[in-house]
Amino acid sequence: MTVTKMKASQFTSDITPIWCPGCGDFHVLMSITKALANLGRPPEEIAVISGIGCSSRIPAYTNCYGFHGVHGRSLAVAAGLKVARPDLTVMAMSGDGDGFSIGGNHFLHACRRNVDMTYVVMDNRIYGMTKGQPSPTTEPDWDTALSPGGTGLSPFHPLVIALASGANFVAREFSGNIKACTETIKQAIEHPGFSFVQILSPCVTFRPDEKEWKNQVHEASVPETDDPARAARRIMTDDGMNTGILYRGHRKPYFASVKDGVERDLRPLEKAFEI
Ligand SMILES: Cc1ncc(C[n+]2csc(CCOP(=O)(O)OP(=O)(O)O)c2C)c(N)n1
Ligand code: SF4
Repeated sequence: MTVTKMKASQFTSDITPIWCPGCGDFHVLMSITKALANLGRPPEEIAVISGIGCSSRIPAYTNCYGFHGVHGRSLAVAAGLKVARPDLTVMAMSGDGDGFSIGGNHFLHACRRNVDMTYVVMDNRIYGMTKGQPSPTTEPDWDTALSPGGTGLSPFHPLVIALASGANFVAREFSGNIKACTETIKQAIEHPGFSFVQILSPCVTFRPDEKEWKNQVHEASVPETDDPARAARRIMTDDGMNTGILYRGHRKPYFASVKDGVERDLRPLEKAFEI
């Protein structure tokens, strides 16, 4: 079989992003289109699904099939699509507010169900689109006019929660490191089952302090593991700025684990419920 060499530009739409200049999401978009080009599948075989937020604008900026859905519900749409069309490469995109607050319960169950898709969360530890409220990953002492003295709340730990809930591939990257993001996203797509990639993506407008992330991130000093407990221990003791693939498991994706010959034609079922 001849694999056609693709270019990242073939995966970029002609819509100009309206993100603030310097927003980390530009780099995430670049990494996604490069990863898709490296994958070698044409845009019409890829679907990019999102919820609501600055980060969730990504589907409009790609040239693949896309769906910009309801706040916090990207995973429900993505899982449904993948189950109905297992031939497609399905990606879900989110922000930390979209994915871990209103979409938090969907996150747990997407990890548990292990449908073969890739979930990229652009984590800026803030609600960017709604002007800078604290999100589930915001530090407890982040002191602003909107949260005087900080929220005092323990931040959500997405990587550990993903591991504990059964995600099959867990990684953290920094948006500014396009090469590493591209490679990790590609590997996440290629890995069977539910793959989760947290990308630290600065909101330069409402959290200018995050411009410092480029000096704080570093590659994980330990190699990836296939033992979730070991991966969780490492993640819990790191400084939150460790990047790279942390866990790669062997769970069979949802469809591979059901018995052969299961009736996949839903028409008889739909008919039974007709009123
Ligand atoms: C049901 C519902 N509740 C609230 C909102 C308002 N809203 C829009 S985007 C957003 C938060 C987005 O934050 P995040 O997911 O962190 O993305 P970012 O904008 O930072 O990329 C909220 C609360 C909404 N659109 N729908
Ligand atoms: S508000 Fe923040 S997250 Fe939204 S586009 Fe601007 S910099 Fe990016």
